[in-house]
Amino acid sequence: MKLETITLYPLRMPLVSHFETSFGRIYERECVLVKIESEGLTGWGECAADRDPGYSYETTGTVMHVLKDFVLPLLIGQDVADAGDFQRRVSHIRGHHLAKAGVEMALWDLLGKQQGKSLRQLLGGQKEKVEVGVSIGLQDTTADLVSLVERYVKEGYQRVKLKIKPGRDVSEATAVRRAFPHLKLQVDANSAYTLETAAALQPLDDLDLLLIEQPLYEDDIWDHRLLQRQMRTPLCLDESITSPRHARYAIEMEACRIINIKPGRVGGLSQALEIHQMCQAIHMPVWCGGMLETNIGRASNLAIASLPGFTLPGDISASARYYRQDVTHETFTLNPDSTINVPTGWGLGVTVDEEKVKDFAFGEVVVRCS
Ligand code: OSB
Ligand code: MG
Repeated sequence: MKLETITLYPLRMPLVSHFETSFGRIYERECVLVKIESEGLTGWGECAADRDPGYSYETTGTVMHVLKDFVLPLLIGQDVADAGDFQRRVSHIRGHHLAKAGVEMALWDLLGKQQGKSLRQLLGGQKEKVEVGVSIGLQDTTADLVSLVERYVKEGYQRVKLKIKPGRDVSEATAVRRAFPHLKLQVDANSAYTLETAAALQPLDDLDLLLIEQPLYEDDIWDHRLLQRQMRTPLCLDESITSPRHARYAIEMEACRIINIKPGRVGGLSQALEIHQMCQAIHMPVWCGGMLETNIGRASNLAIASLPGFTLPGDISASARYYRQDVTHETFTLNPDSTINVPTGWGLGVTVDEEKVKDFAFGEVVVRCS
């Protein structure tokens, strides 16, 4: 596919309600959309970095810089065959996985449109709908949290994830567990604890949680091994797994029993596929994480979550949980069985509303072949 024009749009979108994690509260979400035009077709991708380096060191600013100054010059006017070809061309650029993954997503979208196949088909996914849950941010009071969980349960979500941080953990999770004795429940600390402060999490072991996500340092594997040996509840790594190699380290060190796969964090869908395969071979459950994506990133997440190793519900909620207005004509809704349908159209299977893109964009960078 000869890549003729590539456009970057940094977006800022107001969230339906604020989202608070151990690294802060946000009222709006940023991302960078990538539009690639090639041989009469258009592919779209989404880079899931945010304004601030909270979850990841990458930001909207670094994504724009790295793509504009290093990645796009290697691609423009070139004949790029597929995701593997793209990864080889950018492999000497260290890190910046969220940036690269957004470009890879646009290439998959193009590839699907060229071949007349959905992304699910290209990736080898089987499920036509995938089980999902909702990720709930820190609330001002425990009572607020319990009533919010109740609202989402009434909407049909059968799995809930609570964000936790030191001092806002055991009593909150216990209150939710008391109110919903049979709910599939899990927690995510986003690296807020040390091996010492994580001792406070021991009572979580009695709450029948599906998993405890990323309690320790964002780049740690070894200390998670030490903590896992002290807890019955499976630990799940998110931030620490930045590549298939890191997934192998975590597996060999027995640092976790579950992996959260976010294609962005590992540099693209191609690396996500590798991790899925590695985990499937040893029967380690995986699930698809989320980054408050627009419907573009959500379409991609639904496609990868349709693979057979994704046996736990994903952080992929209905469009309305995130944004009042999104950038596609399609809207993702929750089925009564707590699933969302995997798109069936070619590529990502969504059509982008370019007017909406321009409404939310606060910049635009166009690179054309000369
Ligand atoms: O740690 O899983 C996380 C959102 C942004 C950055 C990191 C995380 C999250 C979420 C939201 O938990 C999941 C979603 O998109 O619904
Ligand atoms: Mg997480």
